[in-house]
Amino acid sequence: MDVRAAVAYKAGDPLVIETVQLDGPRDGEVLVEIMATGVCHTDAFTLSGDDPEGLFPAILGHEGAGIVRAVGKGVTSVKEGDHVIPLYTPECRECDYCLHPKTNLCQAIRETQGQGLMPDGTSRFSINGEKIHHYMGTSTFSNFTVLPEIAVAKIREDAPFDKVCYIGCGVTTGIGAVIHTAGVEIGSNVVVFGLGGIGLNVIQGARLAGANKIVGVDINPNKRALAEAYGMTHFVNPKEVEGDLVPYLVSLTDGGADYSFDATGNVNVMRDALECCHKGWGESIIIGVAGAGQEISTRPFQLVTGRSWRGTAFGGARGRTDVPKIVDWYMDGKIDIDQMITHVMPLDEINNAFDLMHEGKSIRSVITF
Ligand code: NAD
Ligand code: AHE
Ligand code: ZN
Repeated sequence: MDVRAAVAYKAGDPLVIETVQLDGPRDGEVLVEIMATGVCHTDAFTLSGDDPEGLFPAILGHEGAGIVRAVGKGVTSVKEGDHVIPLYTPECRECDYCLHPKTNLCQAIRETQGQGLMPDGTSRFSINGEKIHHYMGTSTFSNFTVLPEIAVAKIREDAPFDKVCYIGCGVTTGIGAVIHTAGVEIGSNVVVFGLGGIGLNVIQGARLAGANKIVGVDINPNKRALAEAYGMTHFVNPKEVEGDLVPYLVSLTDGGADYSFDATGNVNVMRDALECCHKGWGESIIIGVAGAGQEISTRPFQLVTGRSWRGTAFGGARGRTDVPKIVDWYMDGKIDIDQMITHVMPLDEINNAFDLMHEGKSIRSVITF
């Protein structure tokens, strides 16, 4: 079938809206009509050319929501008409990783996903016979996409697509990092670096978890007001701190953060995030994605003296199990999404969503089809 998609032809170039050919779902796959998709910084990261796994041409996008329109042979967990959120971290419930209690990183289809292909090693997308790569197994910058059955979470039908698409990455990543990965306890002091689409959800998660001080750090002062609305208790702009940032944060958190989170992707910030943690027990969680060739560093003494450095993908969430629950939290008013969606636009304007992100003017832009 012909579909409308934003195609990334070359690193650094704007996306091009094209009519693309999409093959139907094969065994174990589903065809999903994408109704809305968020634009995450990771899409911009891959488009920039910094992603070692970045492939071109590709259809980016990994924060969508839509409706199952057809299912391939052998599909049992969803049917035509079901509302779903695509999962870039699938949940097969059978691999060693899914069966291990300490990870959400299902590996059932990870190899082909990283090659921009479906699990059978082929692509469903093409233009005039030329292959277009899938991206993160989801390719939601298209009004239709094909996904493996294990990579969709079935959600309730009264949830608005233009809001809950954000649960496909940002909301789940931020809240999940607090709840699943860090396990923040009531009364903890938390420092969050980067108050964008992910960091604000870390703030919201920290408030849900009953944190005491929730310190937000961002070089863009315009991020302050919304972060306060989601529960930030103290704002720090590193550009306005006299002297070194780390001792300033240690003092602000009465000896150091119990938990810190990097939601910037900047490796120097990651170091500060570790080093502002409390001696003896502070844990720093890396969420941000850093470019090819970049490395983190610190003095090993930081770890010897009891700080730990950890990371999280998709907030440690098991998608098919946890995503429907997070949709319920939103529908029941336990979490908020609406204020973070600062811009809504049609697919034709998707390059504007990237511009707004780079200019620091948006939190989340959502594309509606
Ligand atoms: P965003 O652009 O909305 O937000 C980034 C924020 O960081 C901005 O507010 C920016 O002003 C701030 N910032 C930049 N440099 C800074 C600095 N030196 N100090 C303090 N703040 C600084 O991006 P986002 O969508 O929130 O994504 C954040 C990061 O998380 C990206 O690296 C993205 O790729 C990554 N991410 C990871 C996962 C995961 O599963 N691990 C999931 C989603 C996103
Ligand atoms: N491909 C990159 C890494 C990109 C990355 O870390 N992706 C996160 C999700 S970011 C969502 O916005 C992730 O899930 N990672 C786990 C995985 O298996 O990809 C690189 O550096 O090669
Ligand atoms: Zn994302």
